[in-house]
Amino acid sequence: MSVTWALPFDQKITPKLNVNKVVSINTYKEIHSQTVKDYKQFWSSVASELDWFKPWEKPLDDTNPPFYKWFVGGEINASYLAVDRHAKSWRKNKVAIIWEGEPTDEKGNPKEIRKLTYYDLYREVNRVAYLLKQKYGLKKGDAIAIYLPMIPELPIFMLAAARIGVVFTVVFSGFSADALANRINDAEAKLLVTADGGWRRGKVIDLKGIADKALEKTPTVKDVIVVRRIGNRVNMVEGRDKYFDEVMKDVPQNAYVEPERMKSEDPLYILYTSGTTGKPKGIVHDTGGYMTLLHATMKWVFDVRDDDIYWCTADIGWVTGHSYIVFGPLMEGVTEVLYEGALDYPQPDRWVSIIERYGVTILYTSPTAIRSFMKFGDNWVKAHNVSTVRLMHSVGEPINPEAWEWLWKLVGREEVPFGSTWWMTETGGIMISHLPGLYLVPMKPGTNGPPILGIDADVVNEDGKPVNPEERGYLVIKNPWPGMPLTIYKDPERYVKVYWSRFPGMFYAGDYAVKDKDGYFWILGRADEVIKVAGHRLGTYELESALIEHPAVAEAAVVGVPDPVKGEVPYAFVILRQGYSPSPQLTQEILKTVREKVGPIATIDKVFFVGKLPKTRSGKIMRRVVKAVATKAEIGDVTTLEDEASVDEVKKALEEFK
Ligand code: 6R9
Repeated sequence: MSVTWALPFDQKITPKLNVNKVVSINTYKEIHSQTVKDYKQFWSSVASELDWFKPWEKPLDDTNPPFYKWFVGGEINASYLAVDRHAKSWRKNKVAIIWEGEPTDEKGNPKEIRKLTYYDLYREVNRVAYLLKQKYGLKKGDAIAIYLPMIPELPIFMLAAARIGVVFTVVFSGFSADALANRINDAEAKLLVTADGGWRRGKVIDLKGIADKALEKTPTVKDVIVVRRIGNRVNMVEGRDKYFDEVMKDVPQNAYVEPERMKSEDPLYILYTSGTTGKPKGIVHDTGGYMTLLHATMKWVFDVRDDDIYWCTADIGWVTGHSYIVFGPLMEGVTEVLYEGALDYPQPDRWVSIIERYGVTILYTSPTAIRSFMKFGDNWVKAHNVSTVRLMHSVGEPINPEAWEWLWKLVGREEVPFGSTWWMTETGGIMISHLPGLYLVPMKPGTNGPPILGIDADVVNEDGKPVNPEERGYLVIKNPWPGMPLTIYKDPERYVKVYWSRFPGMFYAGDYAVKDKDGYFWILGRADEVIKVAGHRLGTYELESALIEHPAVAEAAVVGVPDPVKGEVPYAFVILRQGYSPSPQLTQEILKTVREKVGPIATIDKVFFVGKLPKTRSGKIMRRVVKAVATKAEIGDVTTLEDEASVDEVKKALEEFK
C-alpha cells in the first residue's frame, strides 16, 4: 500500500466552472441508489444512445455468473461507432486527431504535426481493414498483435481490426521481446504490426529488432507489417515482413469494407495485465457493453462537447489509452491530441506547450506526471497560457493532495472541476469518479469521489461485510456492469478465482480503500502483489521470475516501496548462488536481465544482496515481511516465520546500501 499522507476527508471544494451541475452528496446518493436498484434498465437506457445494427433482446444475461453477457441479441460495431457515424455527419471535416511527434527543431517547436479529420480517419480505417481482410485473408475471430509507438497508425489498426471482427492485442512499446512473444503466443496472433522504431526522449526504440527476437518463438505469426516511423534500415525477412506503405499501394484509395455485425458480447480486444502470478492475464473485453460504458463516462466524467480539445496523456499500450484515447473520444466525435513522446522532453514545459499550442480544454493525466512536473517548479508552467483548460482528471494511482492542489491552482486556476478517476484494465472504463458533465458533488483533494451512476461499489472487511466509515477495507463491485471482462483469455477458471471467489457474488478489485462519512471513496493502493510504478501496472512476481533468470541469482523477492514521484518503485532483495559475490557490475548485469525479460519499463530501483530471505516454515518467501521492513512499517504477525535472523539480514542490507 503506497499511501502515506493524511487524507482530507472533510475538505470540500466547489469548482467555479460548471456550477450548474453541482449537487450535494445526499442528492447524488438518492439519484445513484435509483440507478443501482434498476441497473439493467438504467444501462439499457444508456446503451440505447448508441447506434445498433440490431437492438438487444435482453439487457443482461446473468444465467451463468460471473460470465455475464450484456445486451444479448444486439448487433453493433465499435469501428462503425468511432468513424462511420461521424464521416456521415457534419463532423466529416472536423479534426479527429491532432498528432504531434516528439522531435523538435532548435527553437523547441515540434518538427511534425499531423491532423486527421474524421473523414481521413474513416478512409484510412477502411483501407487498412481492406488490407487485413483482402490481402492478408483475416476474418472474424482471428487475432492480431500490435506493437507500435504512439503514432496515428496505432488507433487506425485497432479500428480496422475492430471493423472486421478481428480481435487485437496491443503490446505497450516498453515491453521486451519475451513479454511480446508471450502475449502473441497466448493470443495466437496471426499477424504482427510493428514499426521501424519509435521516439522516446530523443532516442530510437528499436521496435523491429525487439519484434524480430520475439518472432523467433511465435509460430502462429505468418506476416509482419512494418510501419515506417524513423526511416532507418531494419532487418526485413523475405516472405514474412512487408512495409506498410508498400502493401498499401495496392489498396484502392476509396476502399470500403462493410463493418462486421458483431454480437454485443463478441470480443473486441485482449489486453494483458499483471496479476499476482508470473503469467500476465489476458483480459477480454466485449463490444456492446464496453462501448456503452465508454459513451456514458465520456459524457458524465469528461463532459465532452464539440468545441473541446481533449488530451489524454496516457500511452495507448495501456487500458487508459484503449478506452480514453481510442474508443471513447472517437466514438463521441471529439478533437483530440495524440502526443508521441515524453511529456518533459526536450524541456520540462513540453506538456504545457502542447496545451497552449492546441488550446487543450480537457486534460486527463496521471499523478506521476503531475509530481514530476512539480519537481521542475512553477515557472515552466507560468511561461505558457493554459487558460483554455476547463476540466481535468487524473488516473492510474492515488493522487496525493499536494499534487492535486498544485495542478488545480496552476493549470486549473482554482476553478475547474478536477477529479481522480478510479478504474482498472478489468473494469473497461471509469467506475468511481466525479461527474462534472452530469451531477458534480463538491471535490476533495485526493479523493476518487462516489461511484458513477449504475455502479454499486463498496468497501468490505475480510468477511465481505461493509466496514465503518474511515475504516480501511477491500474495494468491491457488487453488481455486474457494462464493460466488465468477458473472461481471462483461455483461462475462465482463473477469472472466477481471481475476481469472484474472494467475496462470493462480488467483484474483488484487489485494492485497499476507505469510504468517508460522506460516502466518497479513497482508493489507497493495491492489496496484492501488484505494484503501480509511475502508473504502470507490474507484478512483483514477474520481476522475480526475470531476476532468477540471471545465472548469479538463486532467489529473489521484489516489493514496492513509496516514491515521491513514481508513487511506488520496486526494490529487489536477492540471494546469490555460491561462487558469486555482490558488485556494482553484477547489479548492472542483473538489472539488464530484467530489462531484457520484461522490458525497459521494469526498472528495479535498488538491488539488495542478502544471505537469507524471510520465509514461512513451508519455504514460501514472506514478501509482506520484506515490505514492512523496507517501508519501516509494523512487521505484524511473524509466527509462521522460519528464521528471525532473516529479518535482520533485510534490515542490514537496507542500512548498508550504497
Ligand atoms: C486505469 C488503470 C489498475 C490499478 C487499480 C488501482 C490503481 C487506477 C486510480 C488508482 C487510485 C485512481 N488506480 N486509478 N488508484 N486512484 N484514480 O490504471 O488500470 O493499469 O489496470 O491499474 O491502478 O490500484 O487497481 P490498470
